[in-house]
Amino acid sequence: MEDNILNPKELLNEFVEEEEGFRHLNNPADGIKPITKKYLGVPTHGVGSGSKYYFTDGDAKVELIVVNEEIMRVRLAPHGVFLEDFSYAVPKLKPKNIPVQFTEDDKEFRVSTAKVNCHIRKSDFFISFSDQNNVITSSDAKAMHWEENTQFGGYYVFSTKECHPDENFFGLGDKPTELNLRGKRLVNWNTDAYSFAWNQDPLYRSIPFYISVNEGIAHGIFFDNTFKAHFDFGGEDRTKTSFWADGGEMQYYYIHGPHMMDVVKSYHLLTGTHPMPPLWALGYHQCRWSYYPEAKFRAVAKGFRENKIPCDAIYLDIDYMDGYRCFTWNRRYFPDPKKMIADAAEMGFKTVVIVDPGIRVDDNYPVFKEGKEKKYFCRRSDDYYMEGHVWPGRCQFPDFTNPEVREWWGGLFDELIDYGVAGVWNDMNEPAVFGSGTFPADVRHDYDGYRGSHRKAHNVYGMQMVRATYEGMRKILKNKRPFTITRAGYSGLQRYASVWTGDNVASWEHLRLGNIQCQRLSMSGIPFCGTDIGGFSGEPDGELFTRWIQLGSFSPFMRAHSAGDTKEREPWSFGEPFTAINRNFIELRYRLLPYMYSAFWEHHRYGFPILRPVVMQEQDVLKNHFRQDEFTYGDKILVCPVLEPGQKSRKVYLPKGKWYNFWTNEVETGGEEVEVPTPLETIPIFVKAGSVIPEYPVMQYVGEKPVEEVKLNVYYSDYEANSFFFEDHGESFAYEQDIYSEKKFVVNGDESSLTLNQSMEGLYTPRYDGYHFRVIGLPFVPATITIDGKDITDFTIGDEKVLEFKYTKTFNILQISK
Ligand code: MIG
Repeated sequence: MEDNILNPKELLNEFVEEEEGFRHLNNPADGIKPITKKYLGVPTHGVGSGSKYYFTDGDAKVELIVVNEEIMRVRLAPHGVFLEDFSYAVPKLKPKNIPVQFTEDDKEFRVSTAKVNCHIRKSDFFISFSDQNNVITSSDAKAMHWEENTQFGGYYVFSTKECHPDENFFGLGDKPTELNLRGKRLVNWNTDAYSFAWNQDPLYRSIPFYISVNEGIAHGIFFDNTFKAHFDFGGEDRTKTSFWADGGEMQYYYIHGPHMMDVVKSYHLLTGTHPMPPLWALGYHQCRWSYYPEAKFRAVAKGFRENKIPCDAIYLDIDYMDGYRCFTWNRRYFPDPKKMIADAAEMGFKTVVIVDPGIRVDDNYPVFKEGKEKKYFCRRSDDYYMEGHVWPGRCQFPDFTNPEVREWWGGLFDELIDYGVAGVWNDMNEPAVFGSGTFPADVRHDYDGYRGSHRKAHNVYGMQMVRATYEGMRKILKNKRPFTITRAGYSGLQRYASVWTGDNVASWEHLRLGNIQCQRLSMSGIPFCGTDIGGFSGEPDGELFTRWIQLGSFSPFMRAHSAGDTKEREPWSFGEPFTAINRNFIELRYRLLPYMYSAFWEHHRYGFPILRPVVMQEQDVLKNHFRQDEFTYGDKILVCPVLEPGQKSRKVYLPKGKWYNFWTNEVETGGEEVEVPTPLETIPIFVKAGSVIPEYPVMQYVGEKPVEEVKLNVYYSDYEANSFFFEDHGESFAYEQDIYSEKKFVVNGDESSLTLNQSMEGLYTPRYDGYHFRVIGLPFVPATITIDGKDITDFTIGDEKVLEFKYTKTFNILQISK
């Protein structure tokens, strides 16, 4: 074994073959093999140590990097030369220093951590992975293969794995199809897909990450390749799962589970999590293409306050600009934007403005002029500038894959921010071009010094645009959190922005689709997501709009938006009873803000998704692989939207355990479907027994008044359950210096008692003094209540036997008994 360990350089030298002698033939082309798919041959050597291992068939090479105990990366170099290691998705690959075993016998090479084994079979170079119990979780059905690309150079690269009869697949971002991807063939190529339809593919984002669940065990594959990429989940051949790309490297991460949650967390370890958003960004946002002129903008702001419907942000779509030139204002519509934004801020509104990547070709437009002088715009292969038509007319496009260009773009926001703009919406960054759809393939990009054509940079262009926006804003705002939203993106975009699902349609089908898309985005590493509530194009009726608000109240990002040619679309536009119900749900969202913010913290800090489909709760129940309506927000609140008109009741599946009906406090036992009434006023919402749900008073916007007291809704359970409650300043990065408060609650009960423990961590102290306890579901009549040994005598038992009392927030232990 020992003497087999060569370093990669030595290994390389070993395979430099003697140059073949010249053959003097009349037709030298004679005998050249036609270009066909080539497969890895028989591996003849395997070397390596620590985190890096190399295998070769004498020509091609395979690299295996052990990232940590659960993650291994496989890379293929068809003729032995790897590309430079660079990724926009994985900013820093830091293999952990852990014990790794490397062994060889006559059947295979084997690289093992405490949790995963990678097997490289000697007969055919098939690669497979198994867990610590030697259960094979993923195995090649063909050796990795490639085909030379004579037109562009490089290779089409392919990987084919076995697909098992009951194996199911999840992930891949915003695909508008069933949550379970089994049987589908899909493409990743960022596309402006106005009024997209069910099953249309591809859409705006490329997230080449999927999760497989087979026989109760999950693993993930992250195919970090930015070229146009394809996935087939047992579609063409029921027994095979394949993924391939039109260029770049066959490079994928195998991510071990065994739980889907482990896979998602590990994926976030590679690609990062979303920074904490400003708290106001979790409020309700109102958008429209477009609110103009100024009088209209002001009227909308007033409308919210008059109707007493909470709202934190109003958007300005492209019409605020002068001829759609980014960073300018149409002064006819908006004579004094600074004043308008300040007045809106007085009323508690943040202003969010749109920017597009297309910069109008116009020498009198400073942004164009500077970009032109500094050569910041993308160019074609023959050095012409890439020009195309978008909203402003003839445009050129910054090369956001150039760090210097990103820096420049980021700096352009200083005036907008000086005017008081709090958020920036990045649209059209697939990039979208009228007519042709996007850039031609030959456009060149800097690709952070690693160079590439648009074939390679297309899928990351939008992500690099919003990165430039986010990083620029972050600099200008100093210690304040920027809010950004993007339409296009690639894996890792969550480090820079929230997303919306693009130009959907006002239809019941799209409501259903949006529910699936948000769950899928969430489990694909994009936590902060939402749909255009109400549908972008077309007209919803009051019922559809209200059902959408109800779902949207549980989307991490909550924004209503509509196209310019539609009727008014504010939460009060449909009259009663719709306005009251919409208000109720938006208020519910504001009440639940501390819970939602805590779920966000769990994402940011630990890599948990915010929305979790039922399959993530119980992946071992095969039926759950096909459920796609119910999801939990965080891990305590289960929501099931109403997705059909006129629906009086619907079936809801509750995972095992006890659940409280949020509206009635009735207890249901999970593990099966229950029938739940669905009058227009409600949608099914359930709270897991043992939860402590913090609640803020309703406000018209975040920070309207100081929070004077926090309600703690304690749901009795007869088993132990933990909850977390996160708070901080809500708008600075002080949390990075541990200036936050993380409270942990432990609930435990039996037939005659309930205890609640609180422990605290972090350096932040909220301003309010007390908690208002609401204890729900006690199976006994409470006689004694003590907190830290002190008797509480001032309590009430109200409707539905909810026990209520108050106490200061710094308690340690609450005991209730009969
Ligand atoms: O070509 O800015 O998806 O939300 O309102 C349309 C106008 C451009 C597409 C976005 C939509 C936005 C619209 N934009």
